[in-house]
Amino acid sequence: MGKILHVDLDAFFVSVEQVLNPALRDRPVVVGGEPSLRGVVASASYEARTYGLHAGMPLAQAQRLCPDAIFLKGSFPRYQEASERFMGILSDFTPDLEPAGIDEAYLDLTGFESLYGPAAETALRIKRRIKDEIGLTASIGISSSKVVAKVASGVAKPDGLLEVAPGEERLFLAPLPIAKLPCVGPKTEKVLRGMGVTTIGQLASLPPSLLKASIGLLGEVIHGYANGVDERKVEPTAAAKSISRETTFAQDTLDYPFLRGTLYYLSERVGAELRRDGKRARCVTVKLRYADFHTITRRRTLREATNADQAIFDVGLERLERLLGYRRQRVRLIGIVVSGLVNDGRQLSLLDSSTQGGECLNRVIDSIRAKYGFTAIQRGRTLVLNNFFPREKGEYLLPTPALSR
Ligand code: TTP
Ligand code: MG
Repeated sequence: MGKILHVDLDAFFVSVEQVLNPALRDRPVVVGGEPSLRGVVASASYEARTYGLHAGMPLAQAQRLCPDAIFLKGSFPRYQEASERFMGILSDFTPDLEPAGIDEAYLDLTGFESLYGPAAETALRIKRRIKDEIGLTASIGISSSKVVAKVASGVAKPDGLLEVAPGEERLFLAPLPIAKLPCVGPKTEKVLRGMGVTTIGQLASLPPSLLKASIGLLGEVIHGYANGVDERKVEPTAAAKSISRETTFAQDTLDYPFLRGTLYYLSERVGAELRRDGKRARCVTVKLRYADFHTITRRRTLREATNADQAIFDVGLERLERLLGYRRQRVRLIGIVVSGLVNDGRQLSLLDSSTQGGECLNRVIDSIRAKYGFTAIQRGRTLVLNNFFPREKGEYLLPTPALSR
């Protein structure tokens, strides 16, 4: 059974404004523009919603309903930046992340719970980090499918968390109004109401053929949704995808040159895959699991996307040193993740000569290793691995070869 999270920020545009200007907190606030203009509400604070204001409503009407509301024009770059930080936090939890809009995403935590604990606890950690690091509240739905997770996050709003247990999907959906179901817009809602259908439960028990006849293909889809049936997978987009390498040690260790050497080795593995796939990465994350299984990750965004081993390692090492300073406990696992992938579209001629040298060297090393194995050509930093890992046919045999090669 799958375990899918849907995370959506509360009153996103408005909340970003409230973080920047605390005088706006707990007030009816609307982002969309001056009510004298012909625009519509983009985002309304929950205080404003108690007056009946909602997204899509003409600003003039919003002002009539709530004369005290504060109307802001808003600034998209600010929301873009908050969105990037939000997605960055989510990507620390899993690479199986699909952004579904500027302020929402799906995460697939299937099989995750044996290592990281119940999904609901992970969801609370996600909420806490979003609050601490961006100052925003998020609502999270957890269920076996995307559609139920999304409906659940909506029901939980604001600042909520709602898990629908496996097998309970239909029961959960049944009493809700049809408008809560994804893909049921105002037009479909009207057709359904004409058929006497107001709740998701009523929709679920209609014959699919009837729905198909009146609404077409969409009718089949929403009939499935109403029954909690949704085969859509969480599909990471290229930018959300990541490449990672990690290894568990045979023995927990605090041997610094060894940790550093292993990190270099893993950086080289990640860099080689980036180059092979014709990609560069914007973010580097280091992951440590301590002897007591406590796991932390630290991420940094680079000014420029890279596929160079040394650049990945430099950032990784700086994060590693911080983590070691933060908690002096023996390390059980070390990993490195690169994410924020972009296509390697850069022309060689555009590079300055210093990075160009590094790039060529990386590619030469890649081709030698493809022929003769990893240890055929090695940088000094990874020689320390000779003391810890056996070698075979030019390759180190790490305890978790599938994750570290
Ligand atoms: P939503 O998540 O739909 O709305 P919201 O975050 O403001 O409120 P909540 O999730 O708590 O119900 O959309 C996210 C942002 O997208 C929203 O803050 C503003 C923007 N948006 C528009 O610009 N126009 C719209 O019609 C909608 C629905 C959203
Ligand atoms: Mg939202």
